[in-house]
Amino acid sequence: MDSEDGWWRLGGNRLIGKRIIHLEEATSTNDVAKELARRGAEEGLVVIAETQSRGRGRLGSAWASPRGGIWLSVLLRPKVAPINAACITIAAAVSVAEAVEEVLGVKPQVKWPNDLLIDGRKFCGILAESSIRGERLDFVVLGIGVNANVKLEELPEELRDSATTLYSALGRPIPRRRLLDAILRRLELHYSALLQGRFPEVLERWKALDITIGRRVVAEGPGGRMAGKVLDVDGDGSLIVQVDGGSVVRLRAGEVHILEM
Ligand code: BT5
Repeated sequence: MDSEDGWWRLGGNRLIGKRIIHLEEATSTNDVAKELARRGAEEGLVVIAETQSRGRGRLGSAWASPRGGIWLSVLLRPKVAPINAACITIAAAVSVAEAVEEVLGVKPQVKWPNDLLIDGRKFCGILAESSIRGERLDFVVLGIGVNANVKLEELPEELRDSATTLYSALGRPIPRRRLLDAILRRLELHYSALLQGRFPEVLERWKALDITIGRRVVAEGPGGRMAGKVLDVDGDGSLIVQVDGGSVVRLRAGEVHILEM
């Protein structure tokens, strides 16, 4: 497997990853990064753990984090107001997808709002958590989990139908250092596009990878469950759904299940 010593040590001039903290084990790298953020850590800090004992997905779900994966969190302190966690999630998904294509030569798909898939199965999830102070966005911790050098058998049994790993999908060891480097470089590029008001360009890249637009889905949002057809993802990262026999709704958060692949 990937025994590259110090695979997380990246050189070069970079904002994201200028400082990298590597831990053998963390509860959740998002929690470690949040704690450091509260103590004043600088934008661009990256926390990486070899395993997580309490890796999290959205709404308190568990994220399986065996050794060999890339489990990381990035601290961002966006200074301009209209950046929201949904746009950062989209930028992160595009960054990982492009990095996987660049380093491994396979093109992943993205599924709104935070999944990356190969052959319809999830190998990466993203969890952006914002901290608001008063009216202001204080910081965002962007968590990225990639099943890199993990064998499918190392994931919990109940995930093995819906999930995959890069190692098992490609049948070869994954160079984690090169992948990490590519992810962080692309993230820096797309994050600075967001800061400069160029989210539409990032969204265009998302749309080139998206497998939800135009599909019939069951969508679950804060307002409940509905069947319909996805029309688009709009300029603030919301999903636009034409509900069967009804109106057009915008989902800011939620989950979609594709009915016909
Ligand atoms: C996510 O949530 O996909 C966000 C995952 C973020 C993980 C990273 S790792 C570094 C950082 N530190 C953390 O604690 N978290 C972040 P969501 O869309 O809610 O999906 C969660 C669901 O994905 C679970 O309920 C499972 O069904 C499934 N799942 C859990 N572990 C998985 C894995 N390793 N691979 C694929 N699917 C998984």
